[in-house]
Amino acid sequence: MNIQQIASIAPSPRQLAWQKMEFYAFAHFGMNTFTGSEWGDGSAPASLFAPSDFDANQWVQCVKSAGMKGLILTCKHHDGFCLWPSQYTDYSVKNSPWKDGKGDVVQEVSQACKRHGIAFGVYLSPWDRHEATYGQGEAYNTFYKNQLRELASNYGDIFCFWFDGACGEGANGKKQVYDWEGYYSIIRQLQPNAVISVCGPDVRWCGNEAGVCRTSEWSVVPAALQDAERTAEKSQKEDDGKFSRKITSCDEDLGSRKAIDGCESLVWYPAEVDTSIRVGWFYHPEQDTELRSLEELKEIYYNSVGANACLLLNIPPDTRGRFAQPDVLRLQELGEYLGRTFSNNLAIHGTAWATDSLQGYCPCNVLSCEEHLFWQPTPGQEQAKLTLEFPQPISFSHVVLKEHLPSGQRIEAFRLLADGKEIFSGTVVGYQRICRFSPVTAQRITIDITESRFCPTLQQVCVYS
Ligand code: FUL
Repeated sequence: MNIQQIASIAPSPRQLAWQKMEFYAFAHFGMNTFTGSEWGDGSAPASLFAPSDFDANQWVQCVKSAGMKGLILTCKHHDGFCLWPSQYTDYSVKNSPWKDGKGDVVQEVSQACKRHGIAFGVYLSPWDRHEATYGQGEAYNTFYKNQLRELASNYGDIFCFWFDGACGEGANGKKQVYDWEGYYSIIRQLQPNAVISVCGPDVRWCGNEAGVCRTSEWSVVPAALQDAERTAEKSQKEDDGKFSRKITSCDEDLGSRKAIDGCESLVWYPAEVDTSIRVGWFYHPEQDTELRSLEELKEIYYNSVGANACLLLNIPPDTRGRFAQPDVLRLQELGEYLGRTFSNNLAIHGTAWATDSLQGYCPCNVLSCEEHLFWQPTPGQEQAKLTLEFPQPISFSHVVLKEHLPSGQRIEAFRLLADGKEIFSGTVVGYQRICRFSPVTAQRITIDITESRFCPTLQQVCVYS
């Protein structure tokens, strides 16, 4: 592939819609909440599932207060306990004391999301330590697909199916070969707008659970990475050794020219950062004092949402079936910080000019939030400068750059200049790069794109104090 072809690889409409979600919640809730574990073995009786004061609205209001746009629920974790009354197993809420077995957590959460304009997503662990057919090949795949169909049919629009590659069966454990393609086709048929994440073709795991993506997070990467999680050592599918040994989702460089040199097949496969607000994924009261600080959460946000990835932040509901008070307060603080920092875009008071512009792609387009308007220089021009000029000096500490993703991801290196003086240098931009620095006062801000693929684009530039 030549550089023009590589520069033109673009997201699918569902990937683009997902990217704009930016920041959304994970809620790990289930049997583990009541047994105090992280990985249940599927033997805890359904009678233990007994939230005392369940309130899905409270979850969703907290999610909203942090500025998040979606929520993914662990409808079934590795222990196999289902938060909805699945007709394919008895191991579910229907045999719990909660609401006399008439409750449905998936329904309540999905409806609360809908009520508050929050997108709803599904986590359904392929690894199931309770189900007797697990390890029997087709029998389990049929069971799993039936569960997928229930979730995809009965709970409205789902923005994401999050497939986990984890499996701790060990050498002598049960071996189940998952029918991934069969799972995907059910989702494509029943929820065509949903992305399939991690062990799926649409969204890539960033490679760690620490809350950071790479300094240079490319969305265009070798196609083999789409199989990396499902063929990883921990997963059950035999690794045929063709690609997963050469490149893994944990490698530091997945997308630079050097990394993709000679690669025959490249795809748009953007990164998601997943991490928990607490030490564990599930709620444990002894961790009430070990929450991530506001400062840590800010760093995580800048190193994901501000660095060409989406952020999936886990907040585990407690045994009442509510977000615990420390988490509620922390989410609120984060939401207030983000609201304060990114509410007043100073760029709209400026004018824009560039060293070179293709006709119809005026520099002033970067001042508008219309997504179809963007600036680009003449095709083939890999370097270019765009300057914002203000009637008076302004003070600012954040500049947000966005590329026009339907054109591809192109910027490889850039500098920011304030009245001609360098204040920041960075590498990739992609969906969004949030540049942070000590406050400066200046009348001109120049984005000096020093390296790009074929020619750069900028869809929007925002400036915040
Ligand atoms: C992992 C699981 O094993 C954890 O329990 C958690 O659900 C995390 C998001 O994914 O693979």
